[in-house]
Amino acid sequence: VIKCRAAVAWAVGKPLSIEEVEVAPPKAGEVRIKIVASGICRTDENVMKGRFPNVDFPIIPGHEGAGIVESIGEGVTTVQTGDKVIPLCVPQCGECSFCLNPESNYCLKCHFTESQCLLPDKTSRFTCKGKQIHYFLGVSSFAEYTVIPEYAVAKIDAAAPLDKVCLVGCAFSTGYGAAINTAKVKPGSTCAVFGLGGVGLSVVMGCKAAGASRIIAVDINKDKFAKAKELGATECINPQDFKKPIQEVLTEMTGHGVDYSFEVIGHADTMVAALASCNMNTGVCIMVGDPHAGSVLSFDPMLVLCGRTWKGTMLGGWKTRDDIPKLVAIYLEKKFKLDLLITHTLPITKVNEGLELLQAGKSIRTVLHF
Ligand code: COD
Ligand code: ZN
Ligand code: ZN
Repeated sequence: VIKCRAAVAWAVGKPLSIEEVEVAPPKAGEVRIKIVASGICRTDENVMKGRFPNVDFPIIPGHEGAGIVESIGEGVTTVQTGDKVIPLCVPQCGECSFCLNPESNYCLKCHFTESQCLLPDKTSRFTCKGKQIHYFLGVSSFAEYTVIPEYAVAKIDAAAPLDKVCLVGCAFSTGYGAAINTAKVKPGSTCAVFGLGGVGLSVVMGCKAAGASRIIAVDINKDKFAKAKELGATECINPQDFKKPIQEVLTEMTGHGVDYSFEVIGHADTMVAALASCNMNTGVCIMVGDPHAGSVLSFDPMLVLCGRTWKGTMLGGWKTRDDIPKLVAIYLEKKFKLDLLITHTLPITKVNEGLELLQAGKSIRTVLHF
């Protein structure tokens, strides 16, 4: 058993508390990882506020981490002690019907189908003050050590800087893949990206890499525009600067609406606005933002009946164990600018400060160091 620090959310609405936790050794098929760095994603904040579906408290948030294998359980063959790895919030068990389908990246072992916030044997390797602590998205990277199944671990290049590639665990892969895999943005096309957080800016990078001719970035915080332009946005607009709804503004700007629109905020109203912003017949709208638990959409079905396509994406459509190592490899070849997403770095003890920066709209990604 390892005793180490972790940021624990004891109850909804409470700040994280830095605690000494016990992390039990890995059982058969499991891997114990020393987390070296972890990004803070809006989804982690949603958990603490009680907006994320089916989570149990106390819980250790964090799902955008990178680390080094400390030890392995019986039967583990694909990673060994000392390997650099990224823990996967969407695993790839390789055996379920979705894993066996080449078109799907949704493993049935992920939180949304097995939302017990525990390991597959319905126990946790974390305890604190005599209590069992739950997992978030099967990762819990706001801890110095975590134990997860081998099928939720991606081995990456030994040369990878863990304090940067942790963002491949969520923000970068989700956004970039939404453009490349889910929308399949075509060269010369027009795109609109709603929400310029770490995920939305990664959508901008994906649209640019795919050769889009116009990338219109939409956010109510104009402080996000400079970075959006640096990463490839051709225009930036703030819905609050217009009297008419933003979907009408985008339709006028492009003639009949954009070819691809992306909602990367997680609000019901912007999901419908993004749908209405794409071309009525051939437009494709990708829903990337996590909706708050229990939210319901109301929209005019004519929007879809005319021919628009409305799609969702889970971690950008990547088959995680296969593709996350490849994304890290192309990062090492300097094919995309991951580093620009990192605006702050903090020690794990200041995780609440990092969450405040995100809430205040002052950070894109804060990377926590352990
Ligand atoms: N109109 C325009 N922009 C807005 C509006 C609005 N009404 N409201 C907020 N915004 C902007 C904010 O100013 C901010 O810049 C941006 O939207 C949101 O960014 P962040 O930094 O809050 O969020 P991210 O990028 O950290 O998180 C992204 C999501 C909020 C989309 C989150 O739901 C997510 O991570 N979704 C991914 C889904 C997924 O695959 N999840 C798996 C693990 S997370
Ligand atoms: Zn995330
Ligand atoms: Zn699977």
